Amino acid sequence: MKSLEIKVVRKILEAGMRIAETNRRILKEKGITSFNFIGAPGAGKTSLLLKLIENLKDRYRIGVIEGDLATTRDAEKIYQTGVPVVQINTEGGCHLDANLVGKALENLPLEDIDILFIENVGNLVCPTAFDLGEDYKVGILSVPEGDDKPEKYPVIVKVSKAIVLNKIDMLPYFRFDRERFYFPIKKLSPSMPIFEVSCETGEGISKVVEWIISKVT
Ligand SMILES: Nc1nc2c(ncn2[C@@H]2O[C@H](COP(=O)(O)OP(=O)(O)OP(=O)(O)O)[C@@H](O)[C@H]2O)c(=O)[nH]1
Ligand SMILES: [Mg+2]
Repeated sequence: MKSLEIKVVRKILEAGMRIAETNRRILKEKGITSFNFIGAPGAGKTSLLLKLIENLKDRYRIGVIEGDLATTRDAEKIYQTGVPVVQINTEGGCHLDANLVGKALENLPLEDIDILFIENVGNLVCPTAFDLGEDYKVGILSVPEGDDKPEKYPVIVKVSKAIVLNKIDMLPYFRFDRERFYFPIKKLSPSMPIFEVSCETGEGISKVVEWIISKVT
């Protein structure tokens, strides 16, 4: 009985992995470079996306998949920029999975996209465990969350190819020790790019833009 239960779990995971591979193949065939933004609720994922779109949309054709439990609020903000966007509502689910992303891809004009941004459901833990078929996971953290987050949530550091520290305009108002923030990241991943930004003032955004461009194939 027990082994049967284990088989079922494995089958689902394997199915997820296969769908992720299919997504990856489709994105590669269409020449799309994809980024999966992961961070706690309110860390600034949508705010960063809006800044990146503003800076990149004259040079690249962008598409966005928005993941939320409910509402089309974030998708509406993206829609205002004029780039194609699909909202996934997980209806309680705490992360996106490859199956949902595959369905979203069917609803995007893939022939007309160079860069795909995926905003995952606001959650610093669950989304890290799921391969969506994307090229790069990017961890979005922010000053008000505290300087101890990389140490307490090392999995975001492990899976990410870059870390963004957002809301640096808030540094004067929080007891935030940069060393404490940087140390566990550098320990786990010495060459990890870390970008300090403010989506409010625009500070540091150009470095993220440069990094994104360096990854576009
Ligand atoms: N002061 C300051 N506020 C910011 C900054 N970036 C985002 N915010 C604010 O933080 C709040 C949350 O930002 P969002 O971009 O919606 O965060 P999110 O990660 O997309 O949130 P969810 O989609 O709900 O997970 C909003 O009120 C933003 O205006 C920043 O750099 N500085
Ligand atoms: Mg958002």
